[in-house]
Amino acid sequence: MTRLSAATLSQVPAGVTVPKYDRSRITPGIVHLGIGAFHRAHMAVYVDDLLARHPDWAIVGASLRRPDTKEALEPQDGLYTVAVRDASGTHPRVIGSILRVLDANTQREDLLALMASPAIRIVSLTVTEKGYCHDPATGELDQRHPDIVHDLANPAVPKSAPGMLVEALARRKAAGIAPFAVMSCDNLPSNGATVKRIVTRFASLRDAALGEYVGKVAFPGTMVDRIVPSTTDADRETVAGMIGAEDAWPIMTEPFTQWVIEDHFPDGRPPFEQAGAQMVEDVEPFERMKLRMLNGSHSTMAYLGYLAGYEYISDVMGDADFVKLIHGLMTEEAMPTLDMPGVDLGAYRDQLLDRFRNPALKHRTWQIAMDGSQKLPQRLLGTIRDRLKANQPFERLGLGVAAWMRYVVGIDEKGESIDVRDPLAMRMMAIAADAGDDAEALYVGLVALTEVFGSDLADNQTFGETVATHLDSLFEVGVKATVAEVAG
Ligand code: CS2
Repeated sequence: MTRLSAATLSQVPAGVTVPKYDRSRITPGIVHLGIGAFHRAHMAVYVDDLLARHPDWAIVGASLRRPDTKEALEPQDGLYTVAVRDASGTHPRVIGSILRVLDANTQREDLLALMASPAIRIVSLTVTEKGYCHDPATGELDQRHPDIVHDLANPAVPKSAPGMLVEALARRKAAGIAPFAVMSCDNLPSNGATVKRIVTRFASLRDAALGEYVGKVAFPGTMVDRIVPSTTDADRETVAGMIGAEDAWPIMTEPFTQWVIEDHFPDGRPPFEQAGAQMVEDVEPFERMKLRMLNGSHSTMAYLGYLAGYEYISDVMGDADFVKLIHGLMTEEAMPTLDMPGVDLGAYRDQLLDRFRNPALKHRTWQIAMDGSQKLPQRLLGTIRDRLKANQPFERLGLGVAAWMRYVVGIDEKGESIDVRDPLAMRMMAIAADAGDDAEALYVGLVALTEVFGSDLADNQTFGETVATHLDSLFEVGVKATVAEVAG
């Protein structure tokens, strides 16, 4: 079978949407760090919609860790398929907005030179929570992070995202070129302000004047939303059958997509609103809503669902007790902490439940369970803090936290080992080993991870009682019985 590429694009069957612009005419205006599946299902699609009329905003992607996306997309001239799936079927579309992909490890200088060039006016990022080398509980740069230590000692050959951004900005400063806007598209709370704080701190550790300069750079915040399960070999086969060519790395996703962007781009931007993005003055309420409602539910379903033997989120949604639990988590515990004038939160919740039910979207609980130590603070713990402040119960959120604690022990209810992926996995396994089968000791050990819980929650008695009680129940009566009990 032929491979998808510029040369074979014209052979794609008529029913498949392909780029409606001349790809030889488009030029890069955006560098995107972290060219994973999410970016290719989200921002790259919005940009693809705009390139016919705004050809100088194409994307050059960069992979900071593994060169797999580069290796897959290079023979395809950057082309790949986004397959939208729901009960009505699979709808493929070929995306052309990514001109090329650079591997930061082997092409670092090319990447920095491009980032420092005047054509690039936006550097966007999806490097996941852990890619910012920060302390998730406080949102501050983790100065002891090995990559940060490395980058401060070797600023011209950075490895980390903050190091790359600051080196490129330093070169622009030296050359008298206006800075690019830095746009984080990761699920961090107040991602614009948070990333600005981290990056500015890193810059000022390099030198004070650079810190001041970076402090004036625009870091527009965003709320990004589209569910993107990992692609499987079966997906590759399905897509090849539909587009009549082999695509080494198609993306499978849902019909829903949302992008809310803080309109702060002093050096210009593509008209993202023409592709359906919402440009707003303050994105924070949207981010909080999405993190607490969607991601908070996701993480809770991921830990409990995995432990209950459910492989996919849609399987979890087939269990009435789980649905009740998640409905209650959103309605009773998360929604009262949100202030969203003009947004119907009940309708938002119902739409989320429908999205979670999508039977065609094979979204693994294990995938969402990854990196919990980096995700919990903004997904569950912030909501819990607000509930504590208001003297309100948070049983379901507390169960979500307990389920994470149960999960990171690394052994499921059948005694099988769990592949726990998390930057703190080694430390958490040691804590679990020390605790043995003592749930209280496990709670005490894990809550002492202040980069996750802060010292306020570690010392909070109500928090401790709620979470430890649920944790005990998870061990004593098991996940399904505990979920049924807490769901009410
Ligand atoms: C998920 C998110 O893997 C995860 O942690 O909760 O990737 C989620 O699918 C997206 O944020 C949806 O926009």
